Amino acid sequence: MSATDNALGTATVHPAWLPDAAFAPLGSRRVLVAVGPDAGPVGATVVDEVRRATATHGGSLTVLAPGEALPDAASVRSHDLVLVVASRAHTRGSGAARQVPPPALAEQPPHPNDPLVAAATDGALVATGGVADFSPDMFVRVRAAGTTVVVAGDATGLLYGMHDVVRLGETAFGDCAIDVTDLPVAPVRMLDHWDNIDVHPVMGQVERGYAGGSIFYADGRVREDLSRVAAYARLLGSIGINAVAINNVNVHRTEARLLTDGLADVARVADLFRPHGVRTYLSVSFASPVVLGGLPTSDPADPDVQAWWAAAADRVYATIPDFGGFVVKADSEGQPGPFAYGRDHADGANLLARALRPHGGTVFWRAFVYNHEQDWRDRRTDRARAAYDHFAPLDGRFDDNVVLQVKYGPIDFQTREPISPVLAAMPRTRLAVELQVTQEYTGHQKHVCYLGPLWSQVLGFPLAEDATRDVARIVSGLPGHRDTPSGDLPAGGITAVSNVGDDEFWTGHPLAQANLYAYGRLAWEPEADPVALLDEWIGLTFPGADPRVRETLHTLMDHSWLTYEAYTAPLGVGFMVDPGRMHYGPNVDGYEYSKWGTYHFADRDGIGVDRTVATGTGYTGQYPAPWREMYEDLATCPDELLLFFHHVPYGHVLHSGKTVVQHIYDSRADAVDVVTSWVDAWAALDGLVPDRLHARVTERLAEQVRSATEWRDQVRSYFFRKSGVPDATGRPIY
Ligand code: GCW
Repeated sequence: MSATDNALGTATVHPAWLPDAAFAPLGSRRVLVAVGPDAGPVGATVVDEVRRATATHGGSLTVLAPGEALPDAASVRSHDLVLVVASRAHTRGSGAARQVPPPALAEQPPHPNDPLVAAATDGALVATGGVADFSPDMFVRVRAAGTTVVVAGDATGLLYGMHDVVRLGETAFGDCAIDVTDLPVAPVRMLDHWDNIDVHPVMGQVERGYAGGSIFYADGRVREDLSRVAAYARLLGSIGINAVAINNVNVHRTEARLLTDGLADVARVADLFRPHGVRTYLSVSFASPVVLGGLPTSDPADPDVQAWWAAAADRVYATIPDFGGFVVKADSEGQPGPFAYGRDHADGANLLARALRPHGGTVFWRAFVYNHEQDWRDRRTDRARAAYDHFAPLDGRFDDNVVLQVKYGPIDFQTREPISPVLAAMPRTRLAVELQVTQEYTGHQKHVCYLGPLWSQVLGFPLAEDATRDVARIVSGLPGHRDTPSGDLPAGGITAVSNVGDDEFWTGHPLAQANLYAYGRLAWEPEADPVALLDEWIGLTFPGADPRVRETLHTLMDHSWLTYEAYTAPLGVGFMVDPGRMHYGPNVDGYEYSKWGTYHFADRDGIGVDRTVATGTGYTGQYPAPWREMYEDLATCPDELLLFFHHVPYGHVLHSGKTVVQHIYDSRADAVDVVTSWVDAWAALDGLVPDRLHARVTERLAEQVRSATEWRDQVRSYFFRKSGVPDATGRPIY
């Protein structure tokens, strides 16, 4: 087909949201880059990006090297775009700085580039006060008399500011370009890879991976050719991700050795992430002192164990001085942990934190701890309660270089869950919320399911302090009431499981790239509109495409999460996925009589889990007001979470006016009609997007229709058979 096919006509790697064409507005301009004396490898990346773009699109690049004499004001202003690092970032937390202007740093000596900023902005920036007032990662973009100027406090801020210009395209150079000050809300914006070095007999190379093999590992070792990692690092840097853990939290024997024998390889990976502002982390086994060190114990109280971890951390930092730290899954689904020694999770996390402390490293300690050997006959044990019961009592006991990493819901990345009450219960602990970009429970990247709206709801959910402090503010150390000064609230970050593999399109389903993109952008700015972010992704990924491409992608994707929810498990009850097919496809009773503790309790009269304080497991009591009362009371519990909190008869009438069972019947059938309509809509784009991409999406849509139909028919038939209530619309039931 057409010119848009470019590099994609053959099986090269898809450029995702950074195709050369997306750089045309910037690349056709006269650009001046002044990176400052301490810009390091990230500064070099900015120069390289601009060099490549201007070489491709006919613009020009002037690089002002550190120490070089400043050009006169007229020649500065003869550029269309000036990218400049102005002053050294001071050390305030970035989240706090977004809301509260940092104090002017009068004692800081003027930066050599400050006169350049004054010249480029015609004095505007200096006059308004403050090239010194930058926090890390922050940038300011102003438009002054025909020149667009990006001023950043450090090189990563400049990288982010440059990509902001790329995203804006021509608008960045128009006279109505709006001046902005931008900086991330959360200090850490992380992706976790569940990649194994050895192919696991059940879980494969990438646990819960749906995009081929690992970009890091092949044939039982770290890849020689890491060019995919370099390209991935570039994608991540462009959306503000600044941390990556490169191996599975289930740490098996070979992977455990990354911490010791594998360090040279980890350093090779870290070298590729560093120029994009991304720090490298490892998942480590709590049993490392035994498994790797040959010690008889991994007890946190044992001095030899402490010394072993300290020495291990010393070796890591001798090899990788900017290493981020450890991610740890302990006492969870068979992973070793402190319980074996009668210690608690604060003892365990602090053990590792103290080894990392001298080097500035951080432990991301996961709160995903529950009994996965539970007896389904035991109606009192409720998996939803577990994280809170284990961790809330430990608030205040974690060292300040520990971040507790909490899944957004109390169970496990379901399509719909209430927000984890742990996030409201630990005000003296640094917390991170964990999301799942890989589509374990949302269609395995065979189904179109744009998750931006889900994450936006999670991050914006006003969980704490009388419903004034949302999840994003909790994990970023921001107070609930906007006018309250932040003080020293602990900040952790936002983290998620990556959906990337060595697939030609990175994510298996090409449209699942939008999830990775939206994750990074929401981690940067949780209040962003997820549909606007999708639109941004479309513009970058399909630059110059026929307007029908944009329109159709919105038709397919804007509400695709809700559509997915509508043909799968109803009203927040969760699961109903097939354990035998790695959580793909329907199996209504798949987890009903299992040791994993995820039940719906459907019988002939009704369905749902009674998690109330009054008559159920008491889980609602873990929430602060007003959520505790709202969820406890059937009258105020929101429909979409009804069956998570209550067991109700099939005839119970929802706020929507339908009975529970008729809702189950209707939404399953309606959702399949929606998915079916996508097939023709997508077919009409043939010739308007690259052929290979079109073909891949066509193939996946066919599977989505098949699978959604299977969900519809099984779920509808199951509830008809249980309840005996006919579908009022008379649509087929089997
Ligand atoms: O979502 C579940 C997955 C496991 C995963 C675990 C976790 C890495 O089914 O595959 O293990 O959660 O988050 O640790």
